[in-house]
Amino acid sequence: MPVPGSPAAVLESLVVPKLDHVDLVTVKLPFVAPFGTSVYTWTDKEAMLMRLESGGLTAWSECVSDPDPYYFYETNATARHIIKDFLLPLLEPGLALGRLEAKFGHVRGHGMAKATIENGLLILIALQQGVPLHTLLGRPAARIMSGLSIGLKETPAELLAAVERAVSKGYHRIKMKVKKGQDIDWVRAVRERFPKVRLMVDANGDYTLADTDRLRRLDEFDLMMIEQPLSYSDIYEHSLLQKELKTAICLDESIHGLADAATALALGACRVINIKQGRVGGLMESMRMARYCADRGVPVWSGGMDETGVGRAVNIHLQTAEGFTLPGDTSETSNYFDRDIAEPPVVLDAEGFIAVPAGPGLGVRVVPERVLERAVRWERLR
Ligand code: OSB
Ligand code: MG
Repeated sequence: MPVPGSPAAVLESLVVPKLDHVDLVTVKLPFVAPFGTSVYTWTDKEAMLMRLESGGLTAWSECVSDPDPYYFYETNATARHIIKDFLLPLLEPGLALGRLEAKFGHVRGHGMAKATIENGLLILIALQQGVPLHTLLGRPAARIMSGLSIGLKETPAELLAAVERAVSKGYHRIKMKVKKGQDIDWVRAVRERFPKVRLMVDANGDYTLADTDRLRRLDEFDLMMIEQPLSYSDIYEHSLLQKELKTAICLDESIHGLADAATALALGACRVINIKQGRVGGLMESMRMARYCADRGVPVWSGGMDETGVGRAVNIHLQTAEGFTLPGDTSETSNYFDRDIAEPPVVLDAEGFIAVPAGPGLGVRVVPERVLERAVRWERLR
């Protein structure tokens, strides 16, 4: 819903450009190493990209879903279905993005599908205006904080080596994945070796309230937060758990938009929110959430979905917004890929910061030959 005076208000009044072509291009990029979580281990990124062509300009956006529903209910196949059969038909040139969002609201859920189109349109409009995406978002150029998400490892030695590498690169905070049984001792090992590092854990919903005593043992390690300890669909039980823990809870999977964030904060279910722009339906809802949290003194950070350079750039531009006071899951491209489809790659500067790309739109160039090389599906929708 358009909210006057909100940080998304200016974006809501922008209009859908005339589109000459719309394509969905799925690319498969091998990871440099498997990425393990309590729910699944991924060995590659199968990313569905949207290509919008308008008056000689080309904008790319990325659907952050995976081919599987192990992190989130949406998949590349459901997103393709929703985009093609329900969302894309709602686009009319000249329609205000606020109105488009309201129309998208008739489709329940499927925020990742919605975000793919909305972000693509915003990137296209930024290109047409010749400005970087962050300028369209009303934010000045900046450099953003970096953060690394370290997957589950086979041995504590491997984990310590990964943390060591991250610390020496200058990452501003380190997140380690945990699961029931691979938690207390592993966190202790990291803490003993790196007493000062800004550290947090992410359980991807592996625990239940019956594990409260176990989770309380994490309090001694001075963690910044525990991300999504309980079920992906729960908010209420997190409010019970938060009362039992000193460590802040951060919600990821449970938060699908501003309304969920408001519920979670009202219940005291968390003290920090992970905003994944795709999971909450796009950049406009992300901006509203960041403002809502900032107004209440609740820190937010940008999650990631091990995106290609396209989605990674979107997350970077978003983090120039007010409220992103904590380092997010924004790491160097080389953490996931040897060769990405976009140039230049994301790198940390000497102080561990990431520069926001300066050119029009995303400010990164999608390399056609790399896309062709990695494409497993290419479909023209318009
Ligand atoms: O829970 O934050 C998560 C990756 C895929 C799915 C879920 C999550 C993650 C990450 C890594 O933790 C985020 C990234 O580095 O982009
Ligand atoms: Mg998470």
